Amino acid sequence: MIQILDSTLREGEQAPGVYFSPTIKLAIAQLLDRIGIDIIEVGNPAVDPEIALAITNIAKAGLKAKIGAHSLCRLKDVQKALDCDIDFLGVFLGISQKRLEQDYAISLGTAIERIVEVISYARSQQPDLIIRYTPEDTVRSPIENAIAAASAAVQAGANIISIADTTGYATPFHPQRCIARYVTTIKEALAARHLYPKIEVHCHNDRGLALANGLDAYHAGADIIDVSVMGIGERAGIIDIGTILANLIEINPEEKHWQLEHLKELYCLVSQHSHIPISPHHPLVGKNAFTHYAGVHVSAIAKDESLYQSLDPKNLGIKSDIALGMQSGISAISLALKQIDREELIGDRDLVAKILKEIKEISKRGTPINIERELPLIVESCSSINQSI
Ligand code: HCA
Ligand code: CU
Repeated sequence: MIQILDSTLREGEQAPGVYFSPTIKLAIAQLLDRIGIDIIEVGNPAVDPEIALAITNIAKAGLKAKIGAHSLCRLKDVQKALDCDIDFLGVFLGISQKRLEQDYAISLGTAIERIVEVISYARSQQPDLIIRYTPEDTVRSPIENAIAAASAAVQAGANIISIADTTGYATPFHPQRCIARYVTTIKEALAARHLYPKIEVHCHNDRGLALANGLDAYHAGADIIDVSVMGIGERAGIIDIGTILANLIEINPEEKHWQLEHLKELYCLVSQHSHIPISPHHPLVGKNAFTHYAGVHVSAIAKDESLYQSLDPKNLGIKSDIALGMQSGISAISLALKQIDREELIGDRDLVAKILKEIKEISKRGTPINIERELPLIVESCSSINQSI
């Protein structure tokens, strides 16, 4: 079964302007745990002592999820992570020619020595620690470099190798750039050396392909996929948690082990504290995700919701809904009247036609009509006009 690593608290906090206090971090972690997320990457303790505190708090909270820290491939940083009571440590070091020469100014051999030194140290300090090594920017790096660094990392004690699409470069169906090629080639090359780490993928969304690449990697046999709430992260972010969970379930019903009914609460919490609004057309929890509007649609869903829904909102603890406005037809007015307990008016065709006309007029102002609050007033004003004629 696929495992999910949520990085809302680490990668997500790398979105400009986003900050979660330790208390909010704990609340987010608790919800992720309730949903059934396997690993929660909380942050890099070397960034700020408050992050170290947040990791330690969450690690002590008794969650089922493994609690992790992120770290540069540096002994003093890794020591700070180990001091936080973690179950999981993720270290990263790029191995592309460009990164080695222009950024670190070291050779591949020196990079590998560093990886081995740091991972061996972490392993010696905590024998049961889950250790991940990420060749940063894996998919823009020579695959031989990634294999050499990954082999050394696993031999030194890493349990997971993460294939990072750090810049959203991977492209499904592309012969060289597809992430599936990296998953299978690295897995096979390591197996040929009798090394069997779990393979993780970290897909950025710079080209809008993060979700597609995540599914491509799943198909190719990846064991762990990184996500965040609303996909928040550096630049265009990474894979959105809800969207990939919903799709993994469709592809393989055996993956149905997440409590998706907690997603909405999770998104609201993250949105509130990140000050990033949930897009109204977010596929699962957006305000419009299960709201039907055009006349033809509303008339069809009044008979059977699945005519215009391929997901069942009940699985998300959400109810489908209708909107009123210029696109509405008679069915929408009938449904809305039922919603406000004025079913007896549905037979009055003149009145319903007046209400519809009025709703279309109001919608020209561009503000959505709230059924519970405004429809009773519209009904009242249309009824009084009716009587006075
Ligand atoms: C970063 C880069 C990273 C690391 C991923 C990892 C990436 O912000 O440090 O360590 O697995 O996208 O490569 O997020
Ligand atoms: Cu990243």
